[in-house]
Amino acid sequence: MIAYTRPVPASINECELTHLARRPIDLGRARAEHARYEEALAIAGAEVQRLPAADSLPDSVFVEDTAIVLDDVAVIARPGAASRRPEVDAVREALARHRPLAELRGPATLDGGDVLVLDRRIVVGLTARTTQAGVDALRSVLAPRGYRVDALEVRGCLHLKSAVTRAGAGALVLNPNWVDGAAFSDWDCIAVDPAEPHAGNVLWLGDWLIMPDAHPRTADRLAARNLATLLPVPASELALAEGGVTCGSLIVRET
Ligand code: CIR
Repeated sequence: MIAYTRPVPASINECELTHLARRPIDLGRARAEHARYEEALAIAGAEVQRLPAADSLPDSVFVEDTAIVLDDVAVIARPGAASRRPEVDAVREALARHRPLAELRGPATLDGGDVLVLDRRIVVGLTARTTQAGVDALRSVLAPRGYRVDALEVRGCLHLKSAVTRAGAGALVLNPNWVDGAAFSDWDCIAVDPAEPHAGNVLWLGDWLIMPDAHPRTADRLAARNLATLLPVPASELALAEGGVTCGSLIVRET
């Protein structure tokens, strides 16, 4: 398993913001947190490969938004924020080494953070970043490969995966105020602790679950279910840029 990451750029304070007011991000602290995140990926069994730093692209650390990597294809996204579109170039080059590529074309837009892969079912959040045309474009690539692609309304947060992510083989962690749990009736849905609205973003890697250390109450809920070994990481500085733990990597599994 490879985890592609990208360094925190010196320009991180110029990042896109949608739901948060801008507060200063300490570059040194953000980079230290990112290093801890990369260590957690390695503990979880990933070979971490860094894409080239891009100081002219303030959100380039959030590589998840630039592509969707499946077993049989990688889809290069077309991010909803125009400032983020050049990020895909380095990602395209890296992923071409692993998978056949497909690419979404404008005017459709879609961020990888809105794409929740549930085996052969793929749920895509409709957000400020991902349009219905983006969902349709993804479906036209993936339906012929045997995937079902469903759109889902998201409210109150940046991406679908700010609200819900996979927490285990049959389990999801979810904030019911931001996304309707009825869309996941086949899944064991664990609600975030109400005091931790952002705790719905975790990164499940088989035996390991990476999550921000700022969400201890939701961590207790997950630990009680024995889904995987929790790997809490400091992530509060990049959270000021509206980033979570899925956003920082693109996972490529050996097939
Ligand atoms: C943005 O607004 O695009 C970035 N500041 C944060 C992106 C976080 N990515 C993610 O949740 N997948």
